[in-house]
Amino acid sequence: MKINIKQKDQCSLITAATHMGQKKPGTELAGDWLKVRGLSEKISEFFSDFRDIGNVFESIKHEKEYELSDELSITKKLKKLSHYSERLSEVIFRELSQDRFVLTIGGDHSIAAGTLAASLQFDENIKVLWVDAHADLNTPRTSPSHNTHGMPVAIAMDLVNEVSENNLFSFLPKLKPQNIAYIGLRDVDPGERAFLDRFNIKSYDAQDVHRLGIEQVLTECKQYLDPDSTNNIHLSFDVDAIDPLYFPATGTPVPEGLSLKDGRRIIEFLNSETNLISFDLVEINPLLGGKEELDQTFASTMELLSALKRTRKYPTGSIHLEENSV
Ligand SMILES: [Mn+2]
Repeated sequence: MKINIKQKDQCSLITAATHMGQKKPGTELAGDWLKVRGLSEKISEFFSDFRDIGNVFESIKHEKEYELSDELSITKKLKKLSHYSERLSEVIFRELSQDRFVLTIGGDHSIAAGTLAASLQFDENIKVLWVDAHADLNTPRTSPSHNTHGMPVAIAMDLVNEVSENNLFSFLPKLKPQNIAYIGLRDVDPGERAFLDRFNIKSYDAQDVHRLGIEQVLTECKQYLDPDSTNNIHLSFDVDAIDPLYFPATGTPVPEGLSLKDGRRIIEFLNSETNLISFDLVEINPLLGGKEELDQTFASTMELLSALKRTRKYPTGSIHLEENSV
């Protein structure tokens, strides 16, 4: 078992400044918007070594090349995302390779093609917990909207034909269906449901969380993904998993979501009970909503991230990290 002590206490913050996965502008501003309100100061309290890597923007060259419009063909959208994801994954991989915990703020959820690529390059058997109202398992064939933020899991599983036909995402190692579990689903398209069933993917709907309680769901996810506490964990957290009451400033809200407390507990659990190495927080859109909605969204974001506070203990319980012992 390889546990690196350093990564428990060194954090790199990356902001993925794009909204290319869906049509509503704003998610590209989330990182800077949160930073103006004190995000970095808050996170840096939780780690002895904190580094703000800054924004990964879309390149102007590709902006022009794939001029944004509703008419952009799906292949062009995927090409654009492939270019962006490769650059994002390089930045994240560099940090992971230095045994640093990486927090990536989106961006819409299409950025997960890049964050997953980095995590899978780092550890091809990394386990992924996907917290979301949506399964993000659509392909161009099954997607009603052709928005790529609904496709990152399908892309990572190599289910999107356009990807192989056009030699896209070649840097992205394949995610095995048994290495992912979902929490919070409640708006799943028929094609996605078919994939969930076909690959027998572990998933807990929001209803399951309401019925079983978050503690039970997390215990079962841990048992499924990381029974021996030996795996690296990637958490991809879409704020629309949480009820819109707490996260009104997001692009595709769905009612009857998880409570904020449930969301915070998911992060706290992974942070303390597993070797969480990479965490995406996505789909915050500061252009959606008035002052009240934005204040609520900011407060909820800080509440979620406060779960990164140093409560980490080692999976075996046999190693203890003393203050400044690294
Ligand atoms: Mn999502």
